[in-house]
Amino acid sequence: MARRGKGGGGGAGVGDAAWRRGSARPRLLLVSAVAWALLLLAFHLWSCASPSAYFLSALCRKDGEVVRALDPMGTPSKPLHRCSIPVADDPDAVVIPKRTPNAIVKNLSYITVDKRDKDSPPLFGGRQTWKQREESFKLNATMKVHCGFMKNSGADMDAVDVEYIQKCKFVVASGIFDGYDAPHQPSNISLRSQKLFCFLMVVDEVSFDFIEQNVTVKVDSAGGKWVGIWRLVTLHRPPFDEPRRNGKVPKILTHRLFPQAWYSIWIDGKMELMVDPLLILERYLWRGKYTFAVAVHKHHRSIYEEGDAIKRRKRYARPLVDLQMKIYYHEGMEPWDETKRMPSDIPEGAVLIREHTTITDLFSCLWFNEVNLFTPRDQLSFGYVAHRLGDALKFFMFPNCEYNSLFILHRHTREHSSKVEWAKTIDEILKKGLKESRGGLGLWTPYPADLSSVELPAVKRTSQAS
Ligand SMILES: *[C@@H]1O[C@H](CO)[C@@H](O)[C@H](O)[C@H]1NC(C)=O
Ligand SMILES: *[C@@H]1O[C@H](CO)[C@@H](O)[C@H](O)[C@H]1NC(C)=O
Ligand SMILES: *[C@@H]1O[C@H](CO)[C@@H](O)[C@H](O)[C@H]1NC(C)=O
Ligand SMILES: CC(=O)N[C@H]1CO[C@H](CO)[C@@H](O)[C@@H]1O
Repeated sequence: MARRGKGGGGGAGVGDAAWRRGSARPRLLLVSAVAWALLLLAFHLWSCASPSAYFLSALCRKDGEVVRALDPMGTPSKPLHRCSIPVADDPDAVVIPKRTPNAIVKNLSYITVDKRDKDSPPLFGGRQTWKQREESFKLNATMKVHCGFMKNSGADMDAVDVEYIQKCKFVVASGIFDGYDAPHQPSNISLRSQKLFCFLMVVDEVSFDFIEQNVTVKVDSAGGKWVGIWRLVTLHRPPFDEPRRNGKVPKILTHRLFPQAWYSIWIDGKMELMVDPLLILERYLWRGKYTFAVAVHKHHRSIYEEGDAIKRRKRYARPLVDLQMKIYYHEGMEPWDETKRMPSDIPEGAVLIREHTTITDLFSCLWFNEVNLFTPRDQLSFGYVAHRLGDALKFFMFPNCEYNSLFILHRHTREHSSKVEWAKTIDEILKKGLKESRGGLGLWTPYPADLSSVELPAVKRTSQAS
């Protein structure tokens, strides 16, 4: 494979130029504070409204800081990093368009029986071979792929919830796993959206117990459980050992859990939604005719930068993060640079906005399969799968500062952390019995090529780790 061998930091030039342009602005302060504010506002709207210009997330950030600095009431501590989002102002006026026809993949079906030896229980993700993985990236009108939910592998839903979700065509989904969070009630939800959307909060049993102790859970006449607007959907028998991996099931495989959904907005359990979901669909999907929208990551664009940050923050065993990146590099994944089709290879994964066409569903399946096979750090595999599918799926990757206007972030009551995240060597993982038994098995299955000579691209540690 021909590698261009470009160093990281390709986007720095663009950011610099933007910043330099911005640095002329303070002179206006001398002229008039009012003019300054107006200019800032106009600049703000322009900079954050343009969906095409990928470098604008940096602009919005700088801008957010300026706004904050001018705010006499604001505490000087943290920059806001927020910008206004150009949503329509009236949910009642939004016209829901026809669904996007399926162009490339017409018929997507799923492998549901795990091939296994007699004694071992089925794995949720199935035992996908390297060859099946490779085949799954080849687009065809008819495709059958692994997509979690192997028969008898866990993540079971109560009958009352299975019944309820049949009617859910518009879904706002969220999840709390391994306890320690209570559902946050969204604000600014119009009456129309309250009727149109199902607000589904997926929890495991541990989290359900925690929620029941901390907030009022209402039970309706059918036995459905509610916390405010949220319908609690309990999943029994967690499919993985790692809570982090379990959380990926409703997040990435939303279309498998809620198969009737035409549209879904996934938000992490720690987020409080502040914008009407119909306005979100209009702004991020319908207006630009997209079927998948996600915010760009705040700091990183290259998976190698992000992998490096994950290792520094000890978010998964370092040798295994390296192995996943070596596989991706070997398979032709270049570090992000400005010639790439996508504004970034790294998403801010806490919100996913999707229309469930076959191609978005396929993307989600392939993304999940990578998460199942390798580390649970799904921001690494997102860019890889996007790279493999090429132009087949057009993403709207919107500026990170907009994402901060959609939600209020609440701290986790308790961060889950597992021992494997701290492991420094493969030996340590094996000796201390930290190896996961039901996830990440691709990291322990001999790869069909020699990776020993693969050198990961150098990473310049320029950006702040979050
Ligand atoms: C889609 O593909 C599956 C599996 O190949 C097949 O069983 C099914 O009949 C196909 N459906 C349609 C509508 O073609
Ligand atoms: C699509 O699948 C069919 C049947 O499996 C196969 O014959 C055909 O070559 C595939 N097309 C492409 C472009 O891979
Ligand atoms: C939730 O309930 C538990 C047990 O009653 C209690 O220890 C904890 O402080 C509560 N947490 C919150 C956030 O209310
Ligand atoms: C855009 C919008 O309507 N925002 C409102 C959301 O709700 C809060 C209060 O919960 C208001 O302060 C915002 O103006």
